[in-house]
Amino acid sequence: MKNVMVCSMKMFLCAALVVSLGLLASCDKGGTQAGPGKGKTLKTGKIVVGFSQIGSESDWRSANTRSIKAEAEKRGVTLQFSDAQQKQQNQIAALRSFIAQKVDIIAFSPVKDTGWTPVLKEIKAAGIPVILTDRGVDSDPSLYEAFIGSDFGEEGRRAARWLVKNTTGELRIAELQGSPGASCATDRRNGFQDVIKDHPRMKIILSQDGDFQRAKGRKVMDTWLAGPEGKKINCLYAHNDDMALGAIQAMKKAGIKPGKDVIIVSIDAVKAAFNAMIDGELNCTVECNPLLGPKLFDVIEAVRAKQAIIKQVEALAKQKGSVVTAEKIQQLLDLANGLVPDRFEVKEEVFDQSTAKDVIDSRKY
Ligand code: GYE
Repeated sequence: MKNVMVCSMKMFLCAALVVSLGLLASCDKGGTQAGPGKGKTLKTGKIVVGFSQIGSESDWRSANTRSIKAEAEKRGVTLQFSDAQQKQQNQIAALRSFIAQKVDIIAFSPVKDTGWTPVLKEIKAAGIPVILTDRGVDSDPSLYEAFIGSDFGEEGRRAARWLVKNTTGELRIAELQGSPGASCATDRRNGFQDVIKDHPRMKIILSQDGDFQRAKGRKVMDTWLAGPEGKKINCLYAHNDDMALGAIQAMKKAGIKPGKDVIIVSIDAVKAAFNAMIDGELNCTVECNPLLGPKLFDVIEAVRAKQAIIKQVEALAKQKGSVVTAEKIQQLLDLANGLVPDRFEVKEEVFDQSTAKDVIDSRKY
């Protein structure tokens, strides 16, 4: 919130400066208007945003989609929404179709973190700004404007810290990982390990991916419980609530009491997780906020303002006999570039059974 407010203030100052410089420059030239910025104001206007969503694998994802669609509607932005059904090749095809449609801005939530550089370069060559939401990529940051999302490593650390604080004795942990190659799965795994490595009583004895899906979480737990190692588990760390909820069903079927025989921590803090905590079947959920719509469109406005300013400043710089110094021009460009910070993170909390009942009605997803 603070970031965006600072951003709007900067945007305002920048706009004011450019407008006055523009006037100054045109007076200087006997009233002729500046080149490409001719008569343009800095308001965003009607724009088209292409958004490539991963799929609908979890309650988190559905809430994220709702948030983005609702905010686009609220702001009168035309949203080209594309669902990749969890496949990177579908996302890449959607991004290319956004280029072909000449949308104004592209935003997407990358299903995995590798393999994006070629298409990001194509988008850049087409002059379309890109904003990443939710998950990160391993491409050069110059290929996108900003990342909006959570600190997934910290989420993993929070899950582990809750266990450190709220359990005693030996923990034989099963880990249900998110989708392979997804930045959130890697970071949640590493963050969790960072903390437990200093606690020899805590060991991961089983670890497998459940693709962030309830049905897959259940299936993996079913298989584990049928084997000798699975019978030793007394703790489950799931990279999202949906997989934990699936695993809870498998445990109940096997006659194990989730939340008691097996301590369970997961990530997201969706409503269903609160119900499971109230029922005593889930012990803790670490919040990961999917309501990214408002922030995404704030950042889109900042990017648009930055583009408009740069265009005007560049036009100003090209004018012959301009009274504006090169130093001033550079200052303005720096100011415009500073309008869009590289990273926007959301504030998140940790919830457990002690507060679930009091908090559930205020949850928005
Ligand atoms: O935790 C999970 C979803 O990328 C942060 O993806 C997101 C994760 C979220 O399917 O539930």
